[in-house]
Amino acid sequence: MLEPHERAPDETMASTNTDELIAQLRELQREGEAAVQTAPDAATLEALRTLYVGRKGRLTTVLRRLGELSHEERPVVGAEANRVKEALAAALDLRETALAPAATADAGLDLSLPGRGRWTGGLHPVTRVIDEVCDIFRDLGFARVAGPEVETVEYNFTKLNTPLDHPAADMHDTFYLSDAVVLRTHTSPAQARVMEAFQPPVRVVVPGMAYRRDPYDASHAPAFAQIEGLAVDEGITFRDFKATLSEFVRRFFGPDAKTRFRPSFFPFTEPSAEVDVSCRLCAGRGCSACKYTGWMEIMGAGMVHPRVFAAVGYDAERYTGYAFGMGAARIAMQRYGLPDIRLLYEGDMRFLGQFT
Ligand code: 2NL
Repeated sequence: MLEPHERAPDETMASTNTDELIAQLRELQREGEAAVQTAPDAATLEALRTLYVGRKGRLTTVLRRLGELSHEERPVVGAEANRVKEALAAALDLRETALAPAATADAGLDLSLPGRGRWTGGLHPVTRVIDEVCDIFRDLGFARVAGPEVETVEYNFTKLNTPLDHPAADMHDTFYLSDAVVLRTHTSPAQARVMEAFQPPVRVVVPGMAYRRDPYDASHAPAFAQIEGLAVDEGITFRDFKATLSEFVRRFFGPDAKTRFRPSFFPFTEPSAEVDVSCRLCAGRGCSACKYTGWMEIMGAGMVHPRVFAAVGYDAERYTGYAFGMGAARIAMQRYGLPDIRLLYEGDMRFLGQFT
């Protein structure tokens, strides 16, 4: 009995083997492609690659039987085997590409996501206004100082010539912590402390939070940032007061900004004034922002009342001076064209993120 490869070519047997092998190869391709196309992950795919086209895989097993064929028939089956091998290799590669993004997603990476922006911090618009205002006054000779937010009734009202039956001192308009202690209603008590600690000349700006029992609406907040200023020396006049504040307005709002002083009343100044700036939006022509007046109110001010000097131990015959106070958020609203003060006190990053 001859071994198969020693057998003489036999037409019938050979063609039987050829047909069988070609049928096997086609079945291998069909089965392999089906398995590859539904492979759920890369590991399964690799196993299939080994199983079908690997060195000891099923395709190799079929190829080993090429020896059973005649020299004429070998190339026919060989060519078919190559075709199947290439078809399977192509199917494997295609599936590998299809599975690739899922594989990186498994590793916690999704390369198709848009990049993350760098988080850039910025100063709050109210802080910016405070810094800008204080910088301008620094150039004009004013030091920046701070004082306590919890104050005595004595410093918050009495020393500022505000009697306790004044409406501002009413229980209903002030946060009392006890009969004698309040959340300061303005930063003025800090200036009173400065005057008690230093003899004139004194020039200070005092930014800080102040508290009033106000409604929380588009133009009021019960906790608000204030900036006050005070200048005291021998010979300070109403002209110094007007000139200094007009210069501040030009530096803060622009060289063509006009300043208007309207008579007013505060218990701690005499005479007192409201200070207006020509509307930045309509240049004084009148628009909805300035309620068609052409002017926007920016601060209250006046010459320091002699009784305030007396209360802090200054010689009111020798010294004169001026003082002013403004709401930092109100100024920020005008500077940035904001319709509602609450935008500045609610920490919404959709709004604040625009200030970087
Ligand atoms: C306003 C008005 C003002 C003052 C504050 C002051 C302080 C001392 C003495 C005298 Cl120690 N005056 N401050 C004067 C006038 C007005 O503020 O509308 N603030 C938001």
